[in-house]
Amino acid sequence: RRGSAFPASHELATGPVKSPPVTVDGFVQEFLSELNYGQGVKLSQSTINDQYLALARTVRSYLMAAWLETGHRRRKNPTKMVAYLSAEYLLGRQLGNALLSTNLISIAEQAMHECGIDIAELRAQEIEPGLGNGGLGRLAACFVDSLATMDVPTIGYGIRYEYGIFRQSFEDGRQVEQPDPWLRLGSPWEFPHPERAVTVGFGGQTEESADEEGRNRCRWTPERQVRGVPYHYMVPGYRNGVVNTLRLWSAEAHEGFDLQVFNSGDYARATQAQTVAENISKVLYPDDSTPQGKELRLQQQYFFVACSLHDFIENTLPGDFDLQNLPKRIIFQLNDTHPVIAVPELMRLLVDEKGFDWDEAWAITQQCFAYTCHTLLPEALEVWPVELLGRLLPRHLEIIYRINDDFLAQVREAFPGDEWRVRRMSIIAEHPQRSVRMAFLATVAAVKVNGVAALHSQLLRDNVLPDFAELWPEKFTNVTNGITPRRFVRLANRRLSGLVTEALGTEEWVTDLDLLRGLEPLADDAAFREQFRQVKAANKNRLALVLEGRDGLVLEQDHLIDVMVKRLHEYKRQSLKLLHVVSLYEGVRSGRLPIERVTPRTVLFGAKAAPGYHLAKETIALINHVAAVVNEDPIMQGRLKVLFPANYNVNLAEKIIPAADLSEQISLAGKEASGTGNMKFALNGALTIGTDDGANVEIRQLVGDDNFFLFGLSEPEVEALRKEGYVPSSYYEQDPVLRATLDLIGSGHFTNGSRHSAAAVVDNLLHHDPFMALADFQAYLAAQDRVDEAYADQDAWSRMAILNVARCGFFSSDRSMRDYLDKIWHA
Ligand code: KOT
Repeated sequence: RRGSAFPASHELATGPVKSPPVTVDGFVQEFLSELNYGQGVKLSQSTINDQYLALARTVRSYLMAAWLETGHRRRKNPTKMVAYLSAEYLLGRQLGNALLSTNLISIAEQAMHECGIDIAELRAQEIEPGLGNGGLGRLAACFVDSLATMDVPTIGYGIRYEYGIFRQSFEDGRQVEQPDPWLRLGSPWEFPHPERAVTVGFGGQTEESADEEGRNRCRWTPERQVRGVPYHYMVPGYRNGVVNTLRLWSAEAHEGFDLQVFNSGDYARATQAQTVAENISKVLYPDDSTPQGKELRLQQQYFFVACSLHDFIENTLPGDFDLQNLPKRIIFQLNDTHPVIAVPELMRLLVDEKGFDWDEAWAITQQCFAYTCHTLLPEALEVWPVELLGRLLPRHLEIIYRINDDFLAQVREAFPGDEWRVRRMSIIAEHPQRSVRMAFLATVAAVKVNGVAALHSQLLRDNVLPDFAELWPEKFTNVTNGITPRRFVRLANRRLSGLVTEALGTEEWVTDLDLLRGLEPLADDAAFREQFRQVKAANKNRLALVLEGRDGLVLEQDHLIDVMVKRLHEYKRQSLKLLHVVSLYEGVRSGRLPIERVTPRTVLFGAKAAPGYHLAKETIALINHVAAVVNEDPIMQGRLKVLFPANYNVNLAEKIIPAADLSEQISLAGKEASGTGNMKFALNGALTIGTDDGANVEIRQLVGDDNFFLFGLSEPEVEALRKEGYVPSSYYEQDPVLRATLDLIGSGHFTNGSRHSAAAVVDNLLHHDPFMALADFQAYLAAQDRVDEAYADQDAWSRMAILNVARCGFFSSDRSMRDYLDKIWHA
């Protein structure tokens, strides 16, 4: 395969790179070829799925030569690579992105038109790969997009889940989950490579024995083995001839099934081993920001990490590579702690399999990893019981113990006599049960540890890992998150993109988002503001069509569109948004609020709850119940509507965000690590109502206080209030509006008279309210009044929105990648 015995003139079928411009007729021919000879049907007999697959294959063929070329170039001129290790990639649909990166949108549209096909229908046929839960997985997808666009040698490693994030539907307003069989109609974007399968072991024993030189060596004899088959996905750069690789691992049985047992008729037992193995990559765990300590989850983590390290060392590096130099050739970026088991795995490979001394191996390992933390919630910090880890990965547990022993010796040396500190910093926790703290292991091993927004990185240092920050202050850094302007502006908002390109006289902003600054003077240009409003109106119109077709919902296009889309979590405070809605409704009903003073507004929710998260699911039901009553009550005269389309996903985000006027980013200060939806809305010309949390802080600093609706407690105020003793019911007692609002919900008004249904949410707010929604209620309502006032002056509103777009170029994930390169990777 690596031989050079073939004629160079025959390397590629169509010359070095097959690239546009092609003619529409040429594209039609290629498409029909795919349809006839690839898919095996004539046009007149073809289904939409046939046509979608043929179009996808036609477009991907334009990326193929660039993909081969990129791989070839990287092998010829090997430099330090970035390996992004992530258990999640929330990619979104591929066809649109492939058309964009190849600059084939218009040609493909015309070609399909000539074939009598509506390309929009084909694009709608694609099921998005939902291989992630939310922010963390979508961030990984944005990062690999930017790295390809910036021509950084990168390989993304992850898991090819057979079922992605569950499909959400509502029954009587309650969330029901269905599996997501995203591969069912064929996946034209993946390339299986069974010949590059890797074997991964689990369980078994370790034993020590002397090697030839009389040194003690450990041998791990796993009890069972699983095959990891890589599936390759293209990660195209934006019109730059670069295509990087995303390599996702699928688990298969090491040795098919037992034919003897099968022939004897015991089919279940014959295929048992196969089933157990395949379960490893069967389904994405649907928990966001709260890990479940399940054995299968640890198996997933080790499975993909072991496959990836093996793949890089044995298949990507040249055969004669001296592993002493490994840090010169790779940095493994750990996307939160999910891949941290890679640390002991690399030690095991170096020491047990390659014969390195422990200290040499540790010196290498310590330079090969960097760790990104994405949370501040204590319950989100992963820990694995020693019992479980030792049973599944006995050798890795031994290695972790040794890493810990050496590390604690270092702590004792730095802080003699401080045994409390030693206990606090130990990678092994003793209570409530003996467990491995994965964030500590990551921090000990990593060259750098970063948070994902300025405030988050500061709190990470001060509150989550203070002892480590004291020991190694230079290890800690910040890289503020970003989003790819390709998908979330250029693709999702064609109209705004056209307007921006026309105004700036260049399309360069797509890869240099700071150029949006050039829009600032246009905020004062009445004609531009009018065009900007027309874009928003057209996007609302498109969203109305989508919601009508998808969910049978009616969107009032002349309303202020007020959007809260994100995973459902108490700390994000969807319940606070709901209190605002009910306070408006209650105000009109009770006569406190004249209906003419209510700005016509549609509140749009989108949120999935983790299936086991009871309170989150009750909140979803309550939102739906409130929506049903408010939307039907003539008293509101169409001035307030609540819409909650089910199954919020990347595709729906691409339709909702460009249509939004107001972006709800209302987490309790100090809880949202960064947020990335906040950036997408601002860059699409929505104004933010938000707390001083996560990246909101930086958004506000950039757009200016006048162009941002800030409210609520600051993080230090939250801490002070908690110390002094937070009593949520005191707010209920002192604030008549809050009382009336909660009473109306509690009365069963929205739940068919049943007090019980709303009780979980109301009781929690009144008696626990761990995220202080009641403390921020009044400030939130006051901020919403400021929103209404601002929206009444459409020209002033447009000015603010334009300034948001102009000043948010910083939030391009290209900038995030530059920061990682400069501060962490030095690749
Ligand atoms: C999940 C499990 C354990 C620890 C953290 C998570 C996690 C964090 N999942 N998603 N996040 C989000 O990551 C985004 C990207 O950095 C952030 O913008 C967001 O604030 C996190 O909640």
